[in-house]
Amino acid sequence: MSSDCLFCKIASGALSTEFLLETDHVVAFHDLNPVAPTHILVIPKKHIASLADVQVQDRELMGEIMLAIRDLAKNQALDEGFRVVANTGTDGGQSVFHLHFHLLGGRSLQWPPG
Ligand code: DGP
Repeated sequence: MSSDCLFCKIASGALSTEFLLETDHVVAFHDLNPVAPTHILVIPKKHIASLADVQVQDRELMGEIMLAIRDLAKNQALDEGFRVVANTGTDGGQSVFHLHFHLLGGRSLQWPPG
């Protein structure tokens, strides 16, 4: 855990946040500023700054995150489809430097993004 990381605090339960899913290694919660009817953040409990910082030894964790996203999409009834986004670094528009995947759905999403 990184003591000055917002998402580490959320993952540890230090901030009062409703978890939509929790496993030993992953948590999911609503985005504070939703841009779609369903907008969930899925994060590892372990502090990893971004997708660019994932290590080979994180591969099982990354698989667990993807399966969590699959389960959430099913639980949230995103039967018509959904989008998964990992903003990475400055050009990628990342604002919180703890790896997170946005799960977006509940409306038709446009492409390309801005
Ligand atoms: P990104 O720009 O990809 O780094 O996304 C960060 C997201 O985190 C952004 O959509 C807003 C969300 N967010 C920021 N602070 C909080 C918070 O305190 N609680 C929750 N639930 N979401 C937050």
